[in-house]
Amino acid sequence: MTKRIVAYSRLKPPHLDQLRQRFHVDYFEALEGADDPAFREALGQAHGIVGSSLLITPELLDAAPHLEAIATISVGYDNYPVDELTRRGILLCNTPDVLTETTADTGFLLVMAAARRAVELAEYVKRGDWRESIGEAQFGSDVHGKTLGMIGLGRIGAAVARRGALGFGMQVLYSNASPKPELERELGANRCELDELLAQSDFVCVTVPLTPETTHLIGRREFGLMKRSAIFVNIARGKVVDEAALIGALENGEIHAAGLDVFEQEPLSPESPLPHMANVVALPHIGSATHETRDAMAQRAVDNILLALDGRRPISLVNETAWQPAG
Ligand code: 8YV
Repeated sequence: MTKRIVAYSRLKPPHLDQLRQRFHVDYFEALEGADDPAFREALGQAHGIVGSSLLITPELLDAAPHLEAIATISVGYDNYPVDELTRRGILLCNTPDVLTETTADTGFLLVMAAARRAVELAEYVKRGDWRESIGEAQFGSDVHGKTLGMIGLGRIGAAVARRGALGFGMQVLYSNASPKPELERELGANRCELDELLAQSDFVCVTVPLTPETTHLIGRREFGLMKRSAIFVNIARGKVVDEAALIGALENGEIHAAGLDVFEQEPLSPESPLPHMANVVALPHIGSATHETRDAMAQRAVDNILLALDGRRPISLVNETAWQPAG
């Protein structure tokens, strides 16, 4: 029997071809939402799902009684009910590693852009306001030699910290569930409590995954602990931060600036003041968005689903306990 796949993120012809060689593929190039009747019907027969950015609910899983595996084209899996998938024996595969360096580049882009006011000053040039040598009013802050506080030191956090320590001579502080002795040796990083990190850091960069424990991890109290000169960078998930508190901290000068790739609501609401604030660099969730990396992520998702539906262990499996090797 030819197994059936539902794919709903933009996939390039080579990736779709690979899937079509093995499966019947129902492809939704621009899926508007999970309520699409054709999508629901396809789910009813699907053994596998390949996609990203759609909230998968237990109710949606009820509509997919034959589902064996999901391959998300993302490293983050906060859109998936992991325990529920495991309970149903459905494998969830993600795409770590292939996006680590690109996402860390985005983190450092935000560190640099916010510190040196690159976007604001590029706009100043574009408007034709550059009529004489710039003065103190346009000066930024140094990055090199400063203290970088990493909230989360997983793969992406470590790659940002490496850029800071080895590329910019920064002192690295980190808060993380477990200690990272190898990174401490490699980068001279020091683990500390979150409150201490917030109080000591010139740059605070968030890279923790979104979980119930990390939701609104950074709020009013935490912004209040940061230096008034602090630059806050978020490349994790918007909901890790209480965005209203962030806006307040930026408006009241409790922190100096922010570089944001992620927001509580994406796409960002037109009403949000954030992109209009001079001390904010706001990007449209581009963490992994390069040609090379998005291709590698799509390929990883394709490889994962091919293996999973073949009864073989996928390369990157989120819910290990759902895995039952054949025989
Ligand atoms: C995704 C991301 O590509 O991998 C993640 O977790 O946040 C991005 O790299 C994004 O979710 C769109 O697919």
